[in-house]
Amino acid sequence: MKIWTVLTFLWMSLLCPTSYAAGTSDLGTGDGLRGDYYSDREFVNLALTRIDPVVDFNWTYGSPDPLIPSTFFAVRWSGQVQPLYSQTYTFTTISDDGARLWVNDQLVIDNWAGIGEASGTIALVANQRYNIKMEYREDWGDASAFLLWSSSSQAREIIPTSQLYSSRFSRPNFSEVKSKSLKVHMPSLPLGASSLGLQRAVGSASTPAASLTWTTIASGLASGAVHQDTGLVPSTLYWYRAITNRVSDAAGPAAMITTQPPVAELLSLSLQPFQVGGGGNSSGTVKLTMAAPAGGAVVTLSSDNTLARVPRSVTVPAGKTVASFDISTSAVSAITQVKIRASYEGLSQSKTLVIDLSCSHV
Ligand SMILES: [Ca+2]
Repeated sequence: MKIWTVLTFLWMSLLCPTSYAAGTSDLGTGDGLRGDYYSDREFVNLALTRIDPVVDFNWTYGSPDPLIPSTFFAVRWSGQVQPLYSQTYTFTTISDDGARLWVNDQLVIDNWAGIGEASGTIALVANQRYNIKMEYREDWGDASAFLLWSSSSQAREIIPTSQLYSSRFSRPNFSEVKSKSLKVHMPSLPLGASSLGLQRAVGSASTPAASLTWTTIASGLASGAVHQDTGLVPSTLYWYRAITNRVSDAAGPAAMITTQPPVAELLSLSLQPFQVGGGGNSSGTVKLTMAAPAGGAVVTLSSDNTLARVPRSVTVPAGKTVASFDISTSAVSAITQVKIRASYEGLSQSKTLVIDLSCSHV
């Protein structure tokens, strides 16, 4: 037992030097990766969560933390990685015992049953942030975990803190996308942050996020909140991204969405005449901002007093902008004001009809 332990130690010492060249890339603003430490190898009993600036650990026979046993534990590091070059990257894990790695949600390294060094490649675009997740398990004896990268321009190194982000934002999602409004579904709150903000920018689909002019349109949002954004321009491409209340957090990845084409809206309602003797008739006219769509625009009508009666609706024919309807009234014993209302696609207009004493009484 003792000899085997010594042999294992010697063998692993050859396989796993205890330190690697520190990262020299420093263009990013990262803070490291989120580390979830489990007191088992099956990721069941979460014992500790912290932000690790780099994955560069040699615990030898020890433990990552007093909360973690020195044998049979596991760690999941997650967050985002930001490459400096648009190249094929080689990711390398060196671990005792097993490790596996996902980059951009693709399994790049599967050395779960193994030990030591393993590599995998994936093509990345400079400055984009990609989801990254490394899982590591320790059985017994020596324990170590290292995460490195390299490319044709990137020297092999421990992935530096500046290019790792613990705030694993998802992109915002969208629903109820209309011509002037939409709903933004916020991502989950990153570790250590207490609220989210939402930023918006206008740009083409090919504009890099860093080149956009971002405006903060909401703050103090909860994890997973839904934000209704209004006052948008139809047929326009918008970018959205989440931020946190922590200054140190980089903004999350951006998502784009194009608003619907402009649609006809109710521009006005007019009454002619707007004053009528009781028992007489008036005429109402609804006007749209643009031609009614195929099938016509059905404008809902109402009156707040049965002394003036309107049809339930009037249809503006397809391609037209105007339609008229009749208003009939009853005789009144006193001058009466009746509110006539027209509604279309959530917009309403109203006008007051004055019912005078009928001419026959004069
Ligand atoms: Ca071990």
